[in-house]
Amino acid sequence: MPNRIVTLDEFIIKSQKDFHFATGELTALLRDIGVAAKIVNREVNRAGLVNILGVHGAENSSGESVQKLDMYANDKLIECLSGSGECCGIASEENEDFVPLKAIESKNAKYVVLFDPLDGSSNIDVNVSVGTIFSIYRRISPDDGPCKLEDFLQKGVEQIAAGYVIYGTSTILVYTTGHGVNGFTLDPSIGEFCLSHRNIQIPKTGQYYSINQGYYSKFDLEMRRYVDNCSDENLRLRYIGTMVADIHRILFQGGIFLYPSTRKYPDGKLRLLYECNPMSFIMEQAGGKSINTRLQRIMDIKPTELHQRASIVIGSPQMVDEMKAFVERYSASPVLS
Ligand code: AHM
Ligand code: MG
Repeated sequence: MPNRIVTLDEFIIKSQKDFHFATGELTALLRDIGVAAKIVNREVNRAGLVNILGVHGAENSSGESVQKLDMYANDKLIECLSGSGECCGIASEENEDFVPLKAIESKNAKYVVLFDPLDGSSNIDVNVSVGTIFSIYRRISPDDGPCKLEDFLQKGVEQIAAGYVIYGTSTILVYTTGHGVNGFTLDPSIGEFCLSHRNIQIPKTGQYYSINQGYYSKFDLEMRRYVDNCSDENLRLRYIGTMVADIHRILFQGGIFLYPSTRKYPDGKLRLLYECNPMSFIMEQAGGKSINTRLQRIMDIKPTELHQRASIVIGSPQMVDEMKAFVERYSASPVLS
């Protein structure tokens, strides 16, 4: 007899007992994100058909051009999270400041959600995979008023849940609440995310490395030595330019993803709160590792601002350790132990 289909909603409800606050609010929050992901997925799939492509004309808070679909995904996530009153505020890569949710029932809610609504947005126009990344924290400000900046500036180790959606050849939602990592594939015929990858574990090592090697001459010496070594070892280079997609491959097939410091981005390009922390939580829960190029564990970094960037080295544990050895050997400045 074929296995019975387990939908995302069913899985979330059944897993509620794993979660020590277990009030049902987190369950509802994850379901809201699942609904937003389906709506965004529909638009991503229609992007070639409708006039939603192209630069929106605005710039995001980091000064990069924002495309229409980014804004659409941003609006839908905020809308879905506003509706049911479990989330008191959001912070998004596309908004300069955090947004307290105003509905009466939202004000006293216990959670904040941070997200990159559409990661890899430069790939939309050319029909290459993009993604959504989210991260959930329990608020630390008193829950009898609006949320505060401190609720968003928590270390990654404080995450209650994190996940991503990859809009690829199929649409897959992967998430963790700190009890392992599970993946759900959207079945378009029934419009449900169905459990397809139970308890994902990353291979201890792998054949793939993923880095924008075009910046080679802008890397520090230790990074250039490491990249040379990857090539000497005949590792296979894969770089999609969507962090979600590059890490998704590595999660299943083993490997390492790096976005180091460059001359243009001395602290790396990717955002600590919207990209690095959630992907690190998932990676560690799957048995992988995630550090910056100063060898600090990503999830131990104390954020000081919402749009803070971080360099990142993430993937199979043995490969991250090998990379660490290169930094220790070739770095000009002393690194943290
Ligand atoms: P985005 O969130 O604005 O799309 O930017 C993040 C993306 C990542 O998905 C990807 O890893 C990186 O930027 C690619 O940057 P580059 O083109 O510098 O290699
Ligand atoms: Mg983005």
